Amino acid sequence: MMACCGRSLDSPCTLALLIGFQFAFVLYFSLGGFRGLVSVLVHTTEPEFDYSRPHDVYTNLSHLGAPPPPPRNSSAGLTASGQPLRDCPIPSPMLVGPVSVHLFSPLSLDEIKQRNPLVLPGGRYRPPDCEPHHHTAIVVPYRNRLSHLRALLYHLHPFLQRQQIHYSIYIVQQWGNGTFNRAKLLNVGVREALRDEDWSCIFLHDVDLLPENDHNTYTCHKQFPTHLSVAMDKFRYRLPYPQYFGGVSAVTPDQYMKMNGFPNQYWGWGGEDDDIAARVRLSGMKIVRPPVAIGHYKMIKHRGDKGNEQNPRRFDLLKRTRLNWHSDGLSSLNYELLSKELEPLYTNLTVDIGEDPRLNQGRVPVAVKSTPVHPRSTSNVRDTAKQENKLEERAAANNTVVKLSEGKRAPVQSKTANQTTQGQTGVVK
Ligand code: UD2
Ligand code: MN
Repeated sequence: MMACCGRSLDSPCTLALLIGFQFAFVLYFSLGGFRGLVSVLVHTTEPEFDYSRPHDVYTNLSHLGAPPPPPRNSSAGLTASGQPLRDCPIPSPMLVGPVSVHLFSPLSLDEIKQRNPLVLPGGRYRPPDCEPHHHTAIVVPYRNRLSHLRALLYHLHPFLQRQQIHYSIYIVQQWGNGTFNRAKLLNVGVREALRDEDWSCIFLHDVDLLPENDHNTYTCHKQFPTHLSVAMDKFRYRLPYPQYFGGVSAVTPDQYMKMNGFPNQYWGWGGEDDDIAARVRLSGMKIVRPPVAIGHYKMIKHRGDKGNEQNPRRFDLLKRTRLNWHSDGLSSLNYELLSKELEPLYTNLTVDIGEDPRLNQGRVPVAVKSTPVHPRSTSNVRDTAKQENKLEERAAANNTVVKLSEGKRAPVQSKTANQTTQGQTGVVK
């Protein structure tokens, strides 16, 4: 043995060691590096799914499609013949696991509606043959992303129907061409959705994210806010950082109140999701997540939008979340609901959320918006809750401002999601 371990490079012992190392090296990487090695040595309980053979996203729905079911007395939980509905089983027997994702909808909005005959005006659905346990509003902040919206509606309606939940999809469309404010739109969506119905769960959903596994149920954790989009193709199916809360997340109304909703002060891209995550912690809660193997999403690739440029204040704002979260949020929310329409596949809320107050600096505020009625509006609802809010915030939100140098800017015509066109500029993210 000692003779074998001489110093010479060509000694049999050295050669054996080299071959041994080489073998270990190959084994290490074939098991997926450190992570793979750990998962082999330590038994993990993560479920496994084969994403290489996805099911069509409309699988298992045909028997619900035709003929349309008899009308039911949903509030009493009875069928048309007066029989009580059985509870929907958990988990839903219709789930299939990985589903195929079309990043651009192969169908028009009319065709998508035809594929989803049980979806009611406003994008509402209830399982026809059982009493659902979950009541979920999906709130989507939106402006000028029609092709993404079509892809989302094509995908999400069958995805959610297979989960046998009661749901509705709300598109919260920012009026005008001022700086986009995702978190404020989400606040509006939550408040308006809760006016409609006693939802037990509210999803906050980017328009460009499509879930890849229907075991990722669109329901809420009783205690804590949930982050659903844990593994996105954009981030190579890994969580980018531990406190990440962007993309798709969910709260119960109680959790939402506890954290005073979301911030209203993030104008432009970025930071608001981290602020929301900080609010979760500051209000004594934590973030829960589905397993990585289930929380798979695909994001439709896109460029940055005009009017949603990076917010240069986001780091400063984030430093002050601890101080601001009590005063900025649901408690200070101020907006004007211009219209609410029950479209065949979604409820469209067009809302004036005001402009970044920083833009007022050096400008003369002029109230130019006289009758801000949505062109296709079926109702022109003024937000009565606005009166409850602080006077100065109301003033800020209601004034449309003009740059002295630019002269008067005409009020921008709002459009429904159906009417908008895609006009994005900037860099690919
Ligand atoms: C990331 C986050 C997102 C948010 C954002 C920063 C992911 C997957 N998502 O998205 O949750 O935190 O960073 O603000 O990491 N939108 C419009 N029209 C616009 C602009 C935005 O509809 O003109 C909506 C739309 O729903 C979109 C969302 O806002 O999905 C987020 O904006 P983004 O997609 O441009 O930002 P992205 O992909 O970097
Ligand atoms: Mn995006």
